[in-house]
Amino acid sequence: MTIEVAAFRYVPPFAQGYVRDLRVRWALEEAGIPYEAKLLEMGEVKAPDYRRWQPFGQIPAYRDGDVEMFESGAIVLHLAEQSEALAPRDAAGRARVTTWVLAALNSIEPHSVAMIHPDDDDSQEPWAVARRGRLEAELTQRLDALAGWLGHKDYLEGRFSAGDLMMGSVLRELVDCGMLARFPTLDAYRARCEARPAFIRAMEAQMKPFRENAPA
Ligand SMILES: N[C@@H](CCC(=O)N[C@@H](CS)C(=O)NCC(=O)O)C(=O)O
Repeated sequence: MTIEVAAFRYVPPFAQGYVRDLRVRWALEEAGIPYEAKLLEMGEVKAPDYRRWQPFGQIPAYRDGDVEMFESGAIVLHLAEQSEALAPRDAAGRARVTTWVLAALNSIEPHSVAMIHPDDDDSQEPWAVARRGRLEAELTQRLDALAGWLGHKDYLEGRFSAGDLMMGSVLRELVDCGMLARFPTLDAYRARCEARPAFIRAMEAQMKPFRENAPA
């Protein structure tokens, strides 16, 4: 059976290039595994039929001949089991990849999402200013530690893996707020990830339907 990845038919410009089906498309491109995108409207994603595939009514979802899945991290790990391009074949190497995928999603992304979308966006109330300062300090600590680990390596474990795919995906969301520029090592790492031909193909595959379905 052809692999199917659920993606949005169209999203507003601010979200284009950031919808999380990109992570799955990127993993498939790195692995050289063909797939088809099942393009959906927001209304379809919230309908009961789709929620049987993705209970939270979100993108992405994934199915192949054997499995139906949701959660971009779980899907990327599933693909990493199948491809040496995404993870080494030995158990110790695979365990490191799992570790970095979860580190990206669990130890970096919650801090980055809190920083990018604070509930108190523009508020100058003292508590809101203090909260934003706290979020920034927490994220800074994590990014400092990550930059320390990466050091002069090209990728987190030397060679590219699904761990870098996920970490690069999380870090690129910190470009627009200016946070990543404070960490030149991490910004260069992000750029290295984004320069990969598989990433470029995945990005084009996400963007093409957005161009084709843009409101007149
Ligand atoms: N933890 C989920 C998050 C998925 C997610 O946040 N998807 C967004 C697009 S990037 C979405 O569908 N948003 C629409 C909504 O939540 O209503 C994953 O990584 O797959």
